[in-house]
Amino acid sequence: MFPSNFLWGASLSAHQTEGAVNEDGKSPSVQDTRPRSNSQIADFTVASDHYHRYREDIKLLAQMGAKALRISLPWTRIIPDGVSEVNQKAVAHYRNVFQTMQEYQIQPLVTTYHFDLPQVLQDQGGWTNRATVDAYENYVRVLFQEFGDQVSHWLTINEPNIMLLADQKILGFHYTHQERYQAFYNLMIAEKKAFQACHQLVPGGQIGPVPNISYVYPGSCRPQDIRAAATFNAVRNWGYLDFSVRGLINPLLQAYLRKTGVDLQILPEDQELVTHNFPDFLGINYYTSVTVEYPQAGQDRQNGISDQQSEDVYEKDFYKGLTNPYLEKNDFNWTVDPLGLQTTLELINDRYHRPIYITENGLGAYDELTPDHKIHDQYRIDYLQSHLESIQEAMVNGVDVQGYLPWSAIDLVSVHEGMKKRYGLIYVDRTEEDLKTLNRYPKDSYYWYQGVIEHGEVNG
Ligand code: BGP
Repeated sequence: MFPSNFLWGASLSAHQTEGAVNEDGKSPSVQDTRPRSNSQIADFTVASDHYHRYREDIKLLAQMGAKALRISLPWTRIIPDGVSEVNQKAVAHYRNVFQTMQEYQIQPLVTTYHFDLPQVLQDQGGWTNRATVDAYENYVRVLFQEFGDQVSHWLTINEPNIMLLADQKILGFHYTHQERYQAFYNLMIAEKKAFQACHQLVPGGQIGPVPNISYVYPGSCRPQDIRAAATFNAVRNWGYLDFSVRGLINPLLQAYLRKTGVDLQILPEDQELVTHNFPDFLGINYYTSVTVEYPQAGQDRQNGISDQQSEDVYEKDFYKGLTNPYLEKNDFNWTVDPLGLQTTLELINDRYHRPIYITENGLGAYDELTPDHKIHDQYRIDYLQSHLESIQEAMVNGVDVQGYLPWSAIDLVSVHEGMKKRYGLIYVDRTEEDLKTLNRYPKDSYYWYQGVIEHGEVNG
């Protein structure tokens, strides 16, 4: 049994669901402008039309029994020029969204920023430019002031680790190595400023980071492979959480930065900020596990376009992803590893001793809408069920998991694969090219999850 106050919910992001990209004063974000590697991938102009249909979506989620919904706020709608003027139309819209959630007794968990930096800021260097940190601080202060009476639980920056490592896939451009780690540092400073501002401005407010964490396995017991995994764990996982929770740059990450010639620009006043502002909880996104080995001579491959999930990770002289022969893969080549979630949670608990919300977890799949508007997604139920069992085991072993908000509440435009890769508990009737009716249809997984929430048990 899960505790009766367990926060059952689901997750979304703004740019993947809202559409309405030219309405109510929104300016373009890097998601609106990024070149699509595959013209078959839907753009975000309409997405799932959630901007117009949020009431219907919230109602459906309430009928499922959801007690929480994670959404993100789009910086480009709230402060279209990135830095100054607050758009009152947008403020009014999101106040209505939160009011609707309140009517249905759904608690919002709000991500301040989910991959959608204002293009005007990107044009000035984006996260490599320290001025973006100041712009972000100004933006989150606006959020806390405008919505702090409606939203108590905040998440800072969605998956900064994956955003930087999978830059080409997510943002449409490559950082140089030096730029990537200056952006890392600036993002981490921005996050600390959000912790500070939330605690100053939101009465009783709680805030946490939201990285994508999955423990990296070594491909063998060969010492070089163990070291490759240790390095990639620092680069992909611990570097981010150590900064947030321990207020330091992880030593293995530091060694890696030294070896690769990175020279970080750090301001003298940062130390005070970094060591005095900490999260109240951790938001953790988990989909898959990663296995790496030390790249042997002759195994070199270009640092290609990688989504950083499963086996396509590679960095010359450090680590190389490989197929884990013990795990199955989904339709999109991501390994499925529920036990990996338990291990990851227990290691996070061991390192950081913080309450945890699972803020993303889910299965991207090709779903089929039957003529009578059903979606028989038993594969998604199997995925969610096995991961929930794993969470339950971790809780038995002392991990303080407070809630589960799988990805995604409704179908949305996948970052890497467009509309064909669906994650939702609720089907949205559109395809990559054809907007169709945009009607909503609950999937079998919706009804299964409804039962889980009702009984507080995975095996109902
Ligand atoms: C996470 C992102 C989400 C979501 C998910 C699935 O990295 O936070 O925005 O997209 O991954 O990824 P994809 O859509 O590429 O399958």
